[in-house]
Amino acid sequence: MPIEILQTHKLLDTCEAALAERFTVHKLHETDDKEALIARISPNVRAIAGGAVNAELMGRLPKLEIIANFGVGYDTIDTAAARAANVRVTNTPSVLNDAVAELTIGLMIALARRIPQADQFVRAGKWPSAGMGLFSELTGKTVGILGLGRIGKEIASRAQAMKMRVVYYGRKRQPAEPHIFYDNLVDMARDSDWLVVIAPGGKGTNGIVSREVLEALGPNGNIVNVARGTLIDEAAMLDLLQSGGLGGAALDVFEKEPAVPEAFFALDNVVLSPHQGSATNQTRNAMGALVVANLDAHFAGEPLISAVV
Ligand code: 8YV
Repeated sequence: MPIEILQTHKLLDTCEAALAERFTVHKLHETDDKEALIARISPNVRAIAGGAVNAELMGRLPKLEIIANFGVGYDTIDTAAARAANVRVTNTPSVLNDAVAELTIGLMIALARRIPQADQFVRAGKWPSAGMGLFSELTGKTVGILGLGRIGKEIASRAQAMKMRVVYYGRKRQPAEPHIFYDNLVDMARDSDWLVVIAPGGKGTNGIVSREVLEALGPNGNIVNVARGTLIDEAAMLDLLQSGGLGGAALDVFEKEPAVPEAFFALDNVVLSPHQGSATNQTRNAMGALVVANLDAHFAGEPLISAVV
């Protein structure tokens, strides 16, 4: 009998094909009646591929052994409940570092040079009769990185290639890193021209970029978020962007995505992006392969490749 697994959302075709080769796959996102599907399959499901698994869902799957999360961030999985139920959890670290770091630098340049607006300007036929004005550049500026983890370090080296000075804030100083460490986020924001948010989501970081941090970054400061919307006080950020208390924002993630507060749409000092840090062919394929490899390892009784629980 093939092993039965539950898939929680759409995955890449390559990943779905690999899962279908190995398992009987039940697709939660494709059913109109999730309750009925869960009730029908609950006695047999041994694995979940995807994400967004709360304690209630885990509780309804008595044979669940492993959740293979598609993504490095696993803030939508109740890891305490998983631990208590003896359910393993894996994520997809490292393989997306470059893609997310590339988008970060792209967003920074897009915001600094108003690239989306420039494109609109040319398309609207305004160029022959007007100029767009002068903008700022990254060269020589200080970027404060909130979360110098695997992705943060890739962002740091790319920022250095842009001739920026890199400083960072995190839970602890990393002595092997050459950059200046701040143990106070407000202080770092005050001393930075750019604040890049790339720390994990979840309870520990909820609202960590408070109004006070944003005010410290100030009217000439820019914020970039490629982590989770929950890290920033979004209402305060919007208010400061509107009033000029904060220079600009380039945002790939939002508090209640895919819903984005419409007030952002009217702002010229904002670049918006639909949570696409890892959204390249090569990276999403590698993430999918890692989901499958973790499930293979688990059912072969081998050590998991990237376990978080
Ligand atoms: C998403 C991400 O997981 O890895 C993460 O934590 O935020 C992204 O890669 C991806 O968009 C799948 O939903």
